[in-house]
Amino acid sequence: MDVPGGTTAVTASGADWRVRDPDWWKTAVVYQVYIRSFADSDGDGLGDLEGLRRKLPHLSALGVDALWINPWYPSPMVDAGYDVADYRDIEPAFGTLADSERFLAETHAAGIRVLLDIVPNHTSSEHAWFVAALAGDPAARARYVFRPGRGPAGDEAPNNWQSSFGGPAWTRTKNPDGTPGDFYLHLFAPGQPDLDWSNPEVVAEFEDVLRFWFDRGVDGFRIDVAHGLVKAGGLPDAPDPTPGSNHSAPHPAWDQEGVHEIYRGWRRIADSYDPPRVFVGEIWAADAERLARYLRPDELQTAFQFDFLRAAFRSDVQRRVVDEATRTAAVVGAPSTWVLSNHDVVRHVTRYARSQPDGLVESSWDRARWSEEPADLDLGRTRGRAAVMLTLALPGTAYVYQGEELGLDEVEDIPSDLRQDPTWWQSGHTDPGRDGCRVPLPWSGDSSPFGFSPDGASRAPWLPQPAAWSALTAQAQEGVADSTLTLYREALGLRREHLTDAGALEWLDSPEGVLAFRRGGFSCHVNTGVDPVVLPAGRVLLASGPLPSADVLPRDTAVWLLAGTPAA
Ligand code: TEU
Repeated sequence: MDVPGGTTAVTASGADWRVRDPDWWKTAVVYQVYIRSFADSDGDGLGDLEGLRRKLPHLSALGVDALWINPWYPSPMVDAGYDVADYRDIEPAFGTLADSERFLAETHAAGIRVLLDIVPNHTSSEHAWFVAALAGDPAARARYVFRPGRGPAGDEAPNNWQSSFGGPAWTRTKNPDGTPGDFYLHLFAPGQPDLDWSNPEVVAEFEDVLRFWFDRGVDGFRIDVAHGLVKAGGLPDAPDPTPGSNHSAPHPAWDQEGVHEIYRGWRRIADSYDPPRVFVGEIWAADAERLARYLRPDELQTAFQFDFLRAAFRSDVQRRVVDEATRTAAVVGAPSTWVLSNHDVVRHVTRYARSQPDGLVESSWDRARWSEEPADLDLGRTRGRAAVMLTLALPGTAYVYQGEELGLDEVEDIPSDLRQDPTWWQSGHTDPGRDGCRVPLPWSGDSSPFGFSPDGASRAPWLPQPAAWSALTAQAQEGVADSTLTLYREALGLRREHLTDAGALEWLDSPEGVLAFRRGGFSCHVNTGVDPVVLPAGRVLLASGPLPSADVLPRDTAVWLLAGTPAA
């Protein structure tokens, strides 16, 4: 079973009790699978379902409760699958519907749940609905946001909104007779036309898509751009037209009241299944209070805490974010959902490898600015190990992004002509985009493709892998006591043992620069300061790095202690 890079199928190993617990999601650790970069079984340079299935032993050994799989549907891939052409099928490059059924059965047999990614804000421009809309079908047009242009010649965009990827959020169409036509809205790439959620046909379609996958045993969905479906009436100009880089600024496309009714409908459907299905919202909200409104008892069960992801490696910032998040989540009775990295942001090893700002880190502009500052990746990795021990000690659910268990860094030197993220093109080459956190995983061996693709593959991995990753392959870290992979496995095992029922967080007095809290007899201490600090008495369960002695916590290090037992 425990063979990274191995090809053994997982069998039910007594772990299947976990998939029967209806409350599993309240304390779960969910592993994010960016499928095109996980494992390539057929040598085309793209990850696929069969590659993922063969790596189930890695995920089982890691000890995660569930997987969240980024979009696996047929797609022209202008935005790596977030442009969905058919919500009820599998992208041929990834496999078939039958492969997905086999994968679901085997994953469940291994005691691991599966969340899919639903993309309801927009379809692909190659979706049958949009193709019909462009051909002039009025019913199909009414499912999207078409508007006439402004200005004397009607050739100016209907409002000042900008795409999250850069450039205008509107593209002008041609009428079937070739004359210039209306504009259509796309908050992301032109290949991702926004749907009009005031149209009941759109509502009904997505409810049916949910049922399609729930009927196949899928345990829930991550909801893409969950705060964006409903736009302010009349589509007014935005005070800050660029919604992408600053998610805290108000925008008429974000966080509108009407969106909540959609999720009430989705929750009714999820609750009609046994066991009930769950949601996690991708919601970039202005603050913790706005986020909590999506987590009311009849809406979504969970939503990512992006303030935590954006918090610098500084105890004052992290403590403020944790406090706000737990306070507001408690008001609505929802567990907080902690995340350090995902497929849209700079990997946390690299975020922590440079100077740490006095607050939250915004994703897009920092990519460009930070890449000019030299990165100390050893420091970033050391801090990343401490940060994940903080994350996994907090009450609620936690997400792990593929490759962080190997300590992977952001790949910042991808040659321009190999970049694929539309952000790079649409920003006029000012924002390098998100390819650097999406590079295919290194599994084994000394050189690319590092076991990502099979021997004799016909194509190179879809993004180039750095040579330095030879030291970070799963194979190189297997069985190595101080490897990041070993730390993740140990932390997940200890979390299950000590924290599943540990209850609320209580802050402990601590020196400046140190975060310290307890949950029952368990305590977590993280030193983000410059000097080593003295630890209280207790048994060391786990440390993110070497401790000079059982009562000293060096800088950039975290430790988990168990009270009431003598120091080991
Ligand atoms: O992201 C939505 C989002 O708001 C971003 O984090 C976005 O990536 C950023 O503004 C771009 O600079 C989701 C997905 O996670 C992302 O991968 C998709 O590209 C996007 O939706 C469109 O579907």
